[in-house]
Amino acid sequence: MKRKKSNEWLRAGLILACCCVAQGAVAGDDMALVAGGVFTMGSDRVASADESAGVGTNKPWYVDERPAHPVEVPAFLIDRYETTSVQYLQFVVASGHTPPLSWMQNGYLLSARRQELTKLDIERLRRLAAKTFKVDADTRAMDKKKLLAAIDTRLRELDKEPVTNVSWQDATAYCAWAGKRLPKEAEWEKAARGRDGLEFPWGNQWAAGRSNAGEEMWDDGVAPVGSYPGDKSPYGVYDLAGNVAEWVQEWYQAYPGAEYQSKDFGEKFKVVRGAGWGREGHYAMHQFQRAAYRFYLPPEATLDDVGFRCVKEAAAKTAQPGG
Ligand SMILES: [Ca+2]
Repeated sequence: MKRKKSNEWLRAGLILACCCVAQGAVAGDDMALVAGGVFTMGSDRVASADESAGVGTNKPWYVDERPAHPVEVPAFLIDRYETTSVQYLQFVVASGHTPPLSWMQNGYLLSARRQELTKLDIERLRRLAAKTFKVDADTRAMDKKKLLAAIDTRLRELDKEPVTNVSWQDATAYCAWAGKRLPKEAEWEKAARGRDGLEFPWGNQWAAGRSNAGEEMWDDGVAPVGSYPGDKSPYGVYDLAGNVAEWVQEWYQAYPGAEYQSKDFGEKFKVVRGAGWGREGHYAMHQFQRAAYRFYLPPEATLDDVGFRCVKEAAAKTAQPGG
């Protein structure tokens, strides 16, 4: 019922939204070229019993990424940043696609009805600012102009955050609308590990504070994309270790030649790569930010630390040999 209501609300504000989105849109199509070539995917690492227990998984750690195997990956372009809320809003406005339910809760859907905020009485505006937008200031002393300015500031912050609470189907639909597609699992991993098969996007050693996850988490949880410049891969792609985990194309399947078998393999779950900003519990551990790590979810799942980015084919003239 709420979902239907949100759609009706959105349609009513369509014209206003077009104006608003045009003003707030992320400019350009910022993509990094990943050269084509053979890439070694996965690893042959073997965990001790203590190491597996320490990570808190019920299967041997690393087993999912075994064995290391060569994959031919043609050159491709990948978004340098996770898909942002303002980018996804453009898609929702243009296509009528259902917006994330979380936009009702955090007020971002009001980006599509900005002009109507000016018609609200000051008490309602004050409640919205304090309870929905969680404006970090004493709203009791603000007049209408200041309240609207504070809400606008918050909306522009939300513009830059990665969109979350989107299913695999939502992510696939967005990428198609944008003339792109979801990354293949090998493409995502190559973009993160570079030519040398790095453990983390920045290198082989863990370094606290380089990515948005665990103890170094952004105050609001999810951070505006690119807020952690240290979380950058050799190809200049940001937030592959942290911020939000990312949908990729494939079903969760065993790698070729894998000894490990799981009842979860098959066309049941879609693979998610990278770690989310983390909450309580062991998923905030840095081991989950390893670039070869694989996670999986039902394709219809919508979570507040899962988003995506897109890729597209590189033009033949930009392809470079030697991956
Ligand atoms: Ca990420």
